Amino acid sequence: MGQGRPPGTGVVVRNWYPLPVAGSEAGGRVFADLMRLAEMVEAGQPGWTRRVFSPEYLRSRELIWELMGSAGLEVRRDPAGNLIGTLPGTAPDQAALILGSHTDTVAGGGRFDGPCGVMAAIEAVRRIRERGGRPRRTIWVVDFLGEEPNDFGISCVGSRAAAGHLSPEHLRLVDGGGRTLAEALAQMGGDPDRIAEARWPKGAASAYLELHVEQGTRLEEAGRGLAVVTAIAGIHRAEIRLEGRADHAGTAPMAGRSDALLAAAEVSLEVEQLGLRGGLGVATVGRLELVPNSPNVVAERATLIAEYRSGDPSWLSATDELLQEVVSQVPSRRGVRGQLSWLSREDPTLCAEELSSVLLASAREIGEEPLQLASWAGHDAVQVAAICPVAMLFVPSRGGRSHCPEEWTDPQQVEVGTRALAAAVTRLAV
Ligand code: HGY
Ligand code: MN
Ligand code: MN
Repeated sequence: MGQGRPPGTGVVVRNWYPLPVAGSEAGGRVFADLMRLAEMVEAGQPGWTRRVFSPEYLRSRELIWELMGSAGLEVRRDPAGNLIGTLPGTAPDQAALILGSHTDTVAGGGRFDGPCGVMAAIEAVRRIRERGGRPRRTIWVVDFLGEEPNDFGISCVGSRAAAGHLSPEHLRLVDGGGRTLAEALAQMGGDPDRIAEARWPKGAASAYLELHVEQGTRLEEAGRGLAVVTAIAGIHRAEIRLEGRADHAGTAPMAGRSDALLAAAEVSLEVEQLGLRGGLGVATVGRLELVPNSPNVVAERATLIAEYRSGDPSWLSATDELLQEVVSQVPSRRGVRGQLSWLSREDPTLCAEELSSVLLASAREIGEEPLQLASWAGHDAVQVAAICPVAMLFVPSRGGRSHCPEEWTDPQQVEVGTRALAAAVTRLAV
């Protein structure tokens, strides 16, 4: 890469990419975009909540559309509600390079999980265009719809559709209010009747790169600014329905109750034990719904979602069986009937070595020595891996915190990730 001062930037250049002077045009842009997006959140919700299918999420995509357009991308919304910005290359016969992530959040989430990758991808394109170049390969920047699990019990809605994995059964899933996923997609500007057209044509994508916040402490503990992801943990998610009997909290004797909440409590503690098995995985019950959920009524019904993750496929399948045993045995001790239905079962995903080595070289090109580590968080890259080779870059998360308002990554750290991504895009597409 040429040293020297690109025309008109006025900033010190190290390895060709503008070294961000705090608040400088290039270095501050991504962070400024992130903070603009962070303003678009659901009122009355904790943290920086912008859940998929919320009005705020729909409104926020106008900003994404505007930012993609301002970077010179031709923007479209596909039938799955994904926003796809395209920068045509000079060699249109070559498969496109895909960059992306998501901009929806969990309830009570932060400002960086997802948006960091989308804004950095937009910025990488801006920098290529500002250099006056047109890429050889066409570049897509994708804001995938609904990466986070939603009220329909499914995550990665948009990237599943891109991979051709969003089935008619998925579209018929209903939320608590009886709305189908198909209806929800239509409300987000998607077109469920044409969902098959959201599937990326075979050979259209050459590779996929995703920048993401680590959502863990390893980078911070190692004092590094970047990580190249080697693999992404498999995630299995199950809905467990527990049918007890509603009774008067005062007149029903303690003996003989069929209390669905207590059965849910025991099942949840068993799920925790499964997560502790062999130190190879993690397990969580993060969602519990009660009916009638009244202080003076013994719970009739409890519905919980259990999920567990591991890099080891056999640990995951063994846990499937153990969980089924728990659900068939534990509730019945309380006269409660348990029923398990799988929501999703993703196996561990390996990142493509040849693509990861490009990320490694790009990081070193800008003076960073990245860690190499596995991701315990799930990502759209898992779905895209069914289409083309994928690789991911992580930037640090302060205190490892994520999926909470405290989620934070410094502007300089975002800039280092953006520069590494831009360097990789230059290697792969320019
Ligand atoms: O749950 C996850 O790992 C991701 O943040 N959706
Ligand atoms: Mn997340
Ligand atoms: Mn994410």
